[in-house]
Amino acid sequence: MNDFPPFGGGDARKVNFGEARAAVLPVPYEGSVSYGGGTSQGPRAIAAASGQLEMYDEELDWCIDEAGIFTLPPVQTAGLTPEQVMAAVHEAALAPLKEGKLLCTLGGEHSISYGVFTALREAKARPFSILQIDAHADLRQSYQGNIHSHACIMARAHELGIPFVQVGIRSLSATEMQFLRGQGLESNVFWARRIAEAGSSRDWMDGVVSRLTEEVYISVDVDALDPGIMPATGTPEPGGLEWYTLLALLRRVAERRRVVALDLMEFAPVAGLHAPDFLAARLFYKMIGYALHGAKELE
Ligand SMILES: [Mn+2]
Repeated sequence: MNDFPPFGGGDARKVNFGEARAAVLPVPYEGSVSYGGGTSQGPRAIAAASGQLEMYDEELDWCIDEAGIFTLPPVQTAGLTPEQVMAAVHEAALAPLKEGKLLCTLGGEHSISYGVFTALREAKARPFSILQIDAHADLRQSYQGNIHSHACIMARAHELGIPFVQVGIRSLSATEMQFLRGQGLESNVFWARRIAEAGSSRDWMDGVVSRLTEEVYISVDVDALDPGIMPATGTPEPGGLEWYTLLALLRRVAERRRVVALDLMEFAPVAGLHAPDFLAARLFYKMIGYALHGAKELE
């Protein structure tokens, strides 16, 4: 039985799959967590919190559920190998992508983005690039013997030949740094430290946009945010992005590029602490809202 709470809760406009513009795909999977666990509880906690939030977005002056948000059944991952999990995510992602839905994947650990990347390649004739917003570079070739570890997702994207831009990075190994330099990818990294130094100047965001192709997949690891506002994640790092900085970036990208799919990963709810659940749910609303409201209608 699927008792997963629909994203948006009971008050959201009821839509069937056909009329929905956004399809939410919950993937409650954690198979390669390195430190704090709990990401398998992330999708349910975010979906439950989403029902407590206003649908009306004052920034966009728009009710986000007007787009029609349909929640797909969660991907079942119990007993599967990492390769089988990727195949299951691929399978679940393919139909909504082929039908032109904005696929919005709710993790779960970051490794599962791989299944969506491969599905997106199969579903779309046009190339796309990835905007990864994360504290970590995730460029290890493998981690703890697993190529489908959360620490390797961007190495897998690179193998697939998908160009990417990284924002909010502040933790990586010397080997990952060598990889970035060796591949000439360093200029595609927007370090959290530099973003902090830029203060209220948002000129750097134009550099992010200019490095993205016309069609963009946005992958957000919640640990990109500062742990002061987002402590509910397995591997927090100090010095993260601020709320309005992240929103401004997401909005600018959505205004100037076409967002074809997005995900929100690595949320691990903390019992008794519900502010991060609400933050994650609001962030997911904002990502969907920016992507679907349309650049032309924005100021
Ligand atoms: Mn991360």
